[in-house]
Amino acid sequence: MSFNEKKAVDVPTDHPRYLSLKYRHKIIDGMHDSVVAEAGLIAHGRGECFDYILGERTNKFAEKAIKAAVAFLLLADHPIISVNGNVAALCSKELVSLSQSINAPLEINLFYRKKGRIEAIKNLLEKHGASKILGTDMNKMVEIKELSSNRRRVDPNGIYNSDVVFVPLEDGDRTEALKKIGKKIIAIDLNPLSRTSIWADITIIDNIVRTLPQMVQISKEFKSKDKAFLNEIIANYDNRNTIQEALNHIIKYVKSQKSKAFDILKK
Ligand code: PTJ
Repeated sequence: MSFNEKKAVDVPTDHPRYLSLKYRHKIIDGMHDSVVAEAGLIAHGRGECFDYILGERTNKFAEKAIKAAVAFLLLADHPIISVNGNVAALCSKELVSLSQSINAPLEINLFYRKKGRIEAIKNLLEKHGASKILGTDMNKMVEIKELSSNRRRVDPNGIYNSDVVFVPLEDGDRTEALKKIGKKIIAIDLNPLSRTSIWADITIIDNIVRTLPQMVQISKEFKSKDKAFLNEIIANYDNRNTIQEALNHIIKYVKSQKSKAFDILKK
């Protein structure tokens, strides 16, 4: 019996951690359906930890990065959205909406190439309306020599040929390698100190479950704007500031939580 047929828990909607539990269970269900790698559960937990110390909200620095990211994708000649197991399990519907809105294909690119995963992710994306999904035929893949992990095998009509690659949450080595071969990278990562965050051109330090719906909404708004408008947003964007502001925010937030905790402990 699969996990989907027999859920371990039914989370009540008034539970104080309802949203967090809801997304945890999407990841767990995704693992049972072969969408998520086992290690994806650990990656999600790491993300939760950073989300906690960011205040579990989309902060100003992330809002700015989201706008710059959408502008960048709309200005790109060959934008591409890279999809892994965690993103597919959490946000398939939004990935498909974004792909359609900015006219960028989806390419499945996995770190853990367990049998059946690509098909499971493809089916999930198709269920949400995706029509053209790249990265599914291993016989047609080409290799990025600068990269040794499984992610080196990419679609010649997708990541390989792209100028801007959107990588919602992942491991750091690929961002570095893609930068070395001249790609521009947009990343979503809750950890402002990860290699992905540091190497990306635009780092959205936020939870993908909050970021992707906002990107869809902003892309609909920005689509009708002229190039000068989009270029100005990018010209006013500085990724070093984003990292700096995120770290300052974490320090401030943890201090404020410490005061609150000690007020309770004093009683
Ligand atoms: O599906 P695969 O085989 O391609 O594998 C995907 C994972 C995520 C398992 C793989 O890329 C991996 O191991 O990634 P890492 O090295 O654990 O990095 C994941 C990063 O994403 C960490 O910096 C986390 O903090 C961050 N993260 C986790 N969940 C979220 C997140 N960032 C934004 N939103 C999240 N929900």
